[in-house]
This record gives sequence, C-alpha cells and structure tokens, in this order.
Amino acid sequence: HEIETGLRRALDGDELQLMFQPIVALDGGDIDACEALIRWNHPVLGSIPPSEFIPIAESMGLIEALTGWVLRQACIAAAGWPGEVRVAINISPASLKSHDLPSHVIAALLETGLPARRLELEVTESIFLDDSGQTSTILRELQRIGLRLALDDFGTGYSSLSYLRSYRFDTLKIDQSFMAGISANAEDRAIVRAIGNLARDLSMDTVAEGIETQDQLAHAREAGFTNVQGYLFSRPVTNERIIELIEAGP
Ligand code: G
Ligand code: G
Ligand code: MN
Ligand code: NA
Repeated sequence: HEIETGLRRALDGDELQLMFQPIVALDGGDIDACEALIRWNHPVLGSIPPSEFIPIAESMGLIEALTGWVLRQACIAAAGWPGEVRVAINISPASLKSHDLPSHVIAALLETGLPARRLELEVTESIFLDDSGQTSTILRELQRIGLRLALDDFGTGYSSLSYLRSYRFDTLKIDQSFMAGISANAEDRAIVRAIGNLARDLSMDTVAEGIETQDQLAHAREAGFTNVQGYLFSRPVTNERIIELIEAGP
C-alpha cells in the first residue's frame, strides 16, 4: 500500500531517478548509446527496484505517466551529451498499447531538441503475445518518426523469428542469461553464435548484455556482436558520471 500511494507522490516529486549504463562498440570501444534504468529512492523504504514498482504502476494505471516521465528525462539528459550518443529506454508492453505514445515521443523530441535518430526504444517479445494489431500499428508509427527500435531480452520467453521479418528492428539485445553461462556451456555458445550470424545477415546491431568478465567479452566478439553492455564496463551511473565516461573516450 505504501508503494501505491508513494508512487503518485514520486511521479510528482524528486524521488525517481534515471541512471545510465553505457553500451560500448566492440570495434573501437566508443560509447554508442546508454540505457536509461529507472530508480526509486523511497524516503522510508529506501531503494525500490523497478521489477517491484513497474508492475504496480501498470496495475494502477500509472504506467503511461511513468513512461512519459522516463521519456522526457532521458531526452533531456541525452540532449546534453557530447556527440551522437543515443539513449535507449525500456518501454513496457502496457505502454505500447497506448495510442498516445507516438505523440508523447514527438513532444519530448521537440521540447528537448534531441534528434529522433538518437532515441531508441527497447521492447520485449512479449508485446507480440496478445497483439490485437494495436501494438503493430504503434510500432510502425514510432518507426515513421525516425527513432530506433531494439528487441530486448531476446531469446527468452516467446521468441519467434517472424518478428524479425515483420519489423525492421535496428538492434537485437540478447538476454543476459545466455552470456552468464557461456564460459561453461557449449549450448549457450552455439545459440549466441547463431544469433550473432542471424542479426548480422539482417543488418541489425547486436548487444550482448550482462558482460562481467573478459571471457564473456571474448565470446561476444567471437560471435560477431557489434556492442557489449555490462558491469565489466560500467554499472548504471548518474547523468553527471555518464557524461564524464563519454568525454573520457575509449
Ligand atoms: O536496472 P535493473 O535494474 O534492475 O532493471 C530491472 C528491470 O526493470 C529490467 O527488466 C528493466 O528493463 C526494467 N526497467 C528499468 N528501467 C525501466 C523503465 O524506465 N521503464 C520500464 N518499463 N522498465 C524499466
Ligand atoms: O531487462 P533489461 O535488459 O532492460 O534489464 C537490464 C538489467 O540488467 C538491469 O537490471 C541492469 O541493472 C542489469 N545489468 C546490467 N549489466 C549487468 C551485468 O553485467 N550483470 C548483471 N547481473 N546485471 C546487469
Ligand atoms: Mn533493456
Ligand atoms: Na535486456
């Protein structure tokens, strides 16, 4: 209950925070993009993870407001970053059903001056589960605006290769669970390599997530991934810190 009443207060106040985690080019080591990850610093309960409060926001009808907040804050931050570094934000399936999303995106881009090509939306395969056609329409509207689409957590849940045929995703993010087991597990290695080949042939960028060790990094490279993300490079950090990391260069 404290979470439910607190969430409305948090959306109006300054308890929510975006952290940013670099997505690094395997070729050259530049930061190509940063993923925005929301944090809630509750005055009494302390830090509440998004895995706990996002489902509550969805059930309370607050997910649109939350997505709007994330979108705007992420665009404000990225508009202040040097160069062409993109910002990637996570869009929950519930938000993708809202026909207001494309106009919210356009408003955030206009207000902040961020070019559409520097905004990437990460969606998961579950958006296609109970699709009545609405989600597809909204996805195509978003693509027309010129922003990028990433398929997140790929390989878990409901993977179907037909999504890759029907939508021109710019980026494929393979789920961290495949990288977690890769050093010990020949099956994970085979799957990661196959996904790397597939995505390259479809001209998609590929992000290997959850990279924590040099060995995992070597496997991502061998599988032909274009990008890597994980604690080996940086944990999610504040906007001030991400600017320092971008400016420091490879
Ligand atoms: O940062 P990790 O911290 O614990 O994120 C946990 C989960 O919460 C991930 O599945 C991530 O995609 C999701 N998440 C993080 N930030 C956001 C956000 O701003 N919006 C949505 N919808 N999900 C987010
Ligand atoms: O579902 P999504 O891929 O958006 O969520 C990303 C989640 O992974 C976030 O909770 C983020 O904090 C976490 N994360 C990012 N890098 C690493 C890593 O190297 N190791 C682990 N265990 N988690 C990571
Ligand atoms: Mn993500
Ligand atoms: Na992911």
